[in-house]
Amino acid sequence: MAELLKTFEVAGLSAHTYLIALGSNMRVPGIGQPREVVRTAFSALGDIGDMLAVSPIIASAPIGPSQRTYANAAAVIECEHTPLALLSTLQEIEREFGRTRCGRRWRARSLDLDIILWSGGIWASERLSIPHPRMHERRFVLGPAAAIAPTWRDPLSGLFLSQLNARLTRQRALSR
Ligand code: A4P
Ligand code: MG
Repeated sequence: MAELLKTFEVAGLSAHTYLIALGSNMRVPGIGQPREVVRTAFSALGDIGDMLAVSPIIASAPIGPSQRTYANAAAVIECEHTPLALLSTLQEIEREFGRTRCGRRWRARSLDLDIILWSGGIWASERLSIPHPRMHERRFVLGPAAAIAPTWRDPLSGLFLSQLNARLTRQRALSR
């Protein structure tokens, strides 16, 4: 049995847990407004592996050049994908939801799926960084993430998501 498990691991088939952030600020023909797009994206994520948790969908003010309000949420899934395989799958789903990339960052998008954390700790490669480099400064990521995985630790700071979220919320209150 131990040998069999080892073989699965070598083949990259062991189960991993991922925290995914979802964002949309454009309607998608055939699906609807951003909130509906995020809701539909939950079921697309559920097709990748086991869906362990989904957060409430929040409305958030845009950061960056796009003026439209976002629908944001988070999900925890368990699957056998390696991080790079999951990134490719998420980008495929984004394309299915009508996402096109024109080279400009942070433009309005039908669907954005980012990997925030995974059970393997830190991942750093040219195509992919985990934790997501901007998660620490974003309430629209940390709010939904802390709602479903409050005791998941950020491997960089060692802090729980609930602590990172509380810190960000406090900073905002002080700077008002
Ligand atoms: N990449 C590296 N690390 C990751 C990761 N952990 N997860 C690379 C996903 N992708 C990762 O991403 C650009 C490249 O980042 C990918 O090709 C991948 O190889 P992208 O999705 O093509 O482009 P993007 O979304 O414009 O860039 P990015 O960096 O994901 O933007 P952010 O940081 O997600 O910001 N305001 C509100 N209120 N709500 C939002 O959801 N989102 C953005 C986008 C801006 N303002 C927002 C929101
Ligand atoms: Mg993205």
